[in-house]
Amino acid sequence: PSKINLKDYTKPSFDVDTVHLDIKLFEDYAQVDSTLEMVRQTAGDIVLFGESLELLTITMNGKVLTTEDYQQEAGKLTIYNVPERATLDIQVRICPQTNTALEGLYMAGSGDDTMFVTQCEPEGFRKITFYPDRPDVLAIFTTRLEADKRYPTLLANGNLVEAGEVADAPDRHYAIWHDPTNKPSYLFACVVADLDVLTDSYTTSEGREVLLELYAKSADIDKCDVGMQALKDAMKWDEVNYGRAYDLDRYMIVAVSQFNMGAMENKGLNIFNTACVLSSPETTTDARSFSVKAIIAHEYFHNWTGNRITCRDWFQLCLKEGFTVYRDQSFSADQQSSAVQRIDDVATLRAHQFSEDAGPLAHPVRPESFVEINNFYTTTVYEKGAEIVRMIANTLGPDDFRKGTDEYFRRYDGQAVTVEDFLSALSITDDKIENFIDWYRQPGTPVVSGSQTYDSTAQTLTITLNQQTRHVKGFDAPKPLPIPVATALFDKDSGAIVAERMLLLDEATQTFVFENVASEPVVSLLRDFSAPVQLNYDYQDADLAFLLKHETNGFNRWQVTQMLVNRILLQGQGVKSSPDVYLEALAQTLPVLSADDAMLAARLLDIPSAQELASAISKDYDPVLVKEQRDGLYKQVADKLKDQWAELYNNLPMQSYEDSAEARGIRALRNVVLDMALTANVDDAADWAKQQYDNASCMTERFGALKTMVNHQLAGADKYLADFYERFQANDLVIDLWFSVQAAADDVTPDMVKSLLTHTDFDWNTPNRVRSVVSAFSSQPTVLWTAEGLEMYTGVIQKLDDANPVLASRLLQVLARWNTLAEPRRQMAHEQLVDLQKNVSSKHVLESLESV
Ligand code: DPP
Ligand code: ZN
Repeated sequence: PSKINLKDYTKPSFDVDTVHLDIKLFEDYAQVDSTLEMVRQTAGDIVLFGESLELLTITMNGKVLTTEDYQQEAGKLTIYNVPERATLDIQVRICPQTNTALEGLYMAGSGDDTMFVTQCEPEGFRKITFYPDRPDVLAIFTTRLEADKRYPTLLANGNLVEAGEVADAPDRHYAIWHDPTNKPSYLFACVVADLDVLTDSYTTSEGREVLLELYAKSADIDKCDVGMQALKDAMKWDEVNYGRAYDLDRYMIVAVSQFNMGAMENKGLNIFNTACVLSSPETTTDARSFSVKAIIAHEYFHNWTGNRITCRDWFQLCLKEGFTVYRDQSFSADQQSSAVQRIDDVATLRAHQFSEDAGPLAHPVRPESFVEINNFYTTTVYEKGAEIVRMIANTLGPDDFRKGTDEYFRRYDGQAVTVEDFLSALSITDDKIENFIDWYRQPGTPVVSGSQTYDSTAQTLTITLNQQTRHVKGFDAPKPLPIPVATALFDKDSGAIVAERMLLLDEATQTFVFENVASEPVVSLLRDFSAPVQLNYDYQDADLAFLLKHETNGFNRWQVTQMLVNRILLQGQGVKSSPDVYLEALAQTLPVLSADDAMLAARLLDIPSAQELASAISKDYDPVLVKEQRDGLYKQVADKLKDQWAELYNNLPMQSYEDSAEARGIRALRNVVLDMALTANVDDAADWAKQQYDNASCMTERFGALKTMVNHQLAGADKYLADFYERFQANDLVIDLWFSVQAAADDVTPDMVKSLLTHTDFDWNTPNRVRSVVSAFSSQPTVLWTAEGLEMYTGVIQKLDDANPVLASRLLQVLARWNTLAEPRRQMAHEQLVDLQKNVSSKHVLESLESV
């Protein structure tokens, strides 16, 4: 498959002014007629993209074109000898009913329960009709939909213009929608379905009355309130924090159960994976419900950062995703404790992005080439992209950052732009911001190391920091990046902060001198995780214990526990710490904290999973050993506090359900304490689990109890699993939990996974269901990295390669760590990947295989 390079970008020869689409859905196909008004921009032919289309006719300015006038090859249709303006009429036939790739227009569901939806980002529109399907071609869309009346819901972007019966076809009806905003084709959407709707309204700061609609199956309409409230909160938040108001009279969200992504920000018509929009206390855990709100906000925020200002080309994906993730993280931080939000965001970044950046799939936040852009919807583009925006925002401070974003919106509204454009707008108050461009270009996680010397005569503290980034194959030798290192000095006697500074490390090695320091302090670095780097500072364990006690915010305290855990488990910087300091510090901190801030207390008990720890290992990785060590430390924590679990658990009584930060904190901590108590073999803990399940007021309590019972293989766990299945049989998203708790169980075997894959409720066509088994099982490295485990895993990829290559390739990326395994696993994994290569053909999977 051929590579596309950023450096080869050229402008399109033709722009599109307007598009009229007429989509008629029939029993086993759809006909799509389009009319494009095209205008020449530069010399050249018209290039349209099209895949899986049956071309019926094509006319230009009224004349039917023949193969003399155009050429069709490999997904492209080139029309020669085009005048300055051209009206193209194109008729194609497509088959949404057999579209299992879930890109373009596809049928979701089965039997009597079907609907038609679209997914066009990044390049799905070319599966609907021939079109200059690239983000820098913006047009005004009018869409007519026609279908059988058993699909009463006919939706497309923009405003409803007209709806009615189809003449001579009493069973059919139509609707016409017009979107007045100029948009790229990846933001096109339509839905043909039978759905209920939850309606609300919002008046913008500009006085616009907006109709809000959330569409779902009638059985799910009672799970839409959380999403609707989040939408209104997000609309308000964007007005207050960025001065951005919504721009159409209608905002629609549609819930779909078969969807590759989490959600999609189509103009005025978001399409959501049901898992990312439906929420109710009885069926949705707190963590899930919180992410529903964040994703609703994320897609809403795209209306300005993505839709009104879009990407010039797909290399610039981080332009909209990095900024929008930063915006949704900031929104979420305002909805709960900002420390916990930062903990969760950093934990995700370290677990997934650092691992990606350390392995063979490492790529810059703005990649320079790709075969298949779907392979680049990665945690590097999204989460590292968000960290870069955060560093810029923190460097500028709130006022100048707001000036910069105002300038960005003022200058580029309605355009398709680049990362350079973004940085140039943000640098209006400080031109050093442009130096952040190297963060977008250079792959690899920088490692910041350092040490300190204290001069008691001069009363100075000198901190020396240096940075190093590994050289990733295929890229230039790494250069130093601008790394903001938030630093505070703590007085050893009083525990108070005596100095605070943002150090900007932008050379390979630098020294920073603090004057008037009366005695040698304890230094706290990278506070609030001020840059996405690995920190190796020459701490003593006692310094870290001191910081755990005196640090002023919850994030920094968590960060210290993570450093301690890493020193114990991974011998950070060659130091092998004994767990004593860590255990003692936890034992002192926890009882007080659990009463003050239960959510934070729950996070402080986090010990990274074996999978996450493995991502820091670059050679001779032994999954069994890592799991043993990890579980060993977990057990030591549980034992150390064994006498306290009962009291802690009883101090967190179950109450009737409430959706407050405090109640969520109590539920989170209770689940952690329950698991710790079972790990420490506390008498009665098994009964607590059963009672918690039986008396649960919500899914967080019920599922927390179930998970613990399954992971500790409690007698009766099977009975509870069966009960859970029965209670929630009708709810796909809960049954996904039922699958995942078994597939990710501590004692899962390849045979157990096999039986889940052949369960009557297993469905290869529903990505959520596939992930609920396959991704869940890959979180157990000791099972994944066995001959049988890998055979099953690669078998899944092979099976999905043709049917749903986007999903197949995504699942494959998990295997990128094979290269770090100790023998004989490494050789065994290699052989299986070589075998897989012979049996797959999608460019998605082939590109990923080539990289891993
Ligand atoms: N829908 C995906 C997202 O919002 C891709 N744009 O990130
Ligand atoms: Zn996004």
